[in-house]
Amino acid sequence: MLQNALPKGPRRGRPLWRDFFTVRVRPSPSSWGRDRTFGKKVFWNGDGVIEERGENMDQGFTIWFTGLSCSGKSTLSKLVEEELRRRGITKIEILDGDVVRTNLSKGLGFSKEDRDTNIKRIGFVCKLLTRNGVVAITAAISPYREAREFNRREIGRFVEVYCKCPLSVCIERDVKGLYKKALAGEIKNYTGVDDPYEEPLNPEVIVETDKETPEESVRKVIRRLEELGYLAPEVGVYTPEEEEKVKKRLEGWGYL
Ligand code: ADX
Repeated sequence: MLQNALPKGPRRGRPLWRDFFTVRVRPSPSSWGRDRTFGKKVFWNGDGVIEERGENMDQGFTIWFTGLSCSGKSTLSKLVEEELRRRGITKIEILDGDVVRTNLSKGLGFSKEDRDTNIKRIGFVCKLLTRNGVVAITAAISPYREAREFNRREIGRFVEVYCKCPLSVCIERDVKGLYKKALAGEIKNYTGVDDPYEEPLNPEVIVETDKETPEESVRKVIRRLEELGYLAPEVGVYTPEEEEKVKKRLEGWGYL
């Protein structure tokens, strides 16, 4: 492994390309990105550019899952949390729609007004968490574009993940048996049945949960977080072509 070949501690003299790679093996965002040679924060942004970064990695952010009921939001939120913890992030909170509705939004129903109130409350909590260095992950249907965009503006560090899944597949899954009831007319205003779901127009990530494995979807999310600079990339995640790009770039700078 590359990192095993690296010298320990600071090194004097002309930097080698290996010095830049070392930043990618740091497991936690707080310790991430101190380049040994320069003591600068650097970041490989996935486009062949290694750039100096500010404090991006040390702050929180919000991952906002949205999609129909049974589209995979809760499952993926937990798997993404696991992966983030594996990478050394310890401050993570999941705000799951079903859970939030038993406390923070207890008593709210499923009218447009109540849903918007629910989503804005969740957004408010995410804003507080995000600005205090926590990674907030939400898993609520959040069917209305306007409310999601409101939260995006409020929170700033906002990554929208659209769990795209055909209604027919969600109905087949019907984990809680609520689609069955909605289709039988026993529940009114059920999202996708007789209530709207407005697809995101420009989400940061689209996962197609009827076509991908959960692991593939998680990888997409993680990859995007890396691209956006919220998460330190790991060694071994780059294709040989990407590695080649880094080398070329460093050659261009005279480091190789
Ligand atoms: S949201 O629209 O306000 O974002 P939220 O994610 O909190 O919805 O809650 C959705 C969950 O509430 C569903 O997973 C389902 O278990 C339950 N539920 C009960 N009634 C409805 C309904 N009419 N429409 C959608 N979900 C409902």
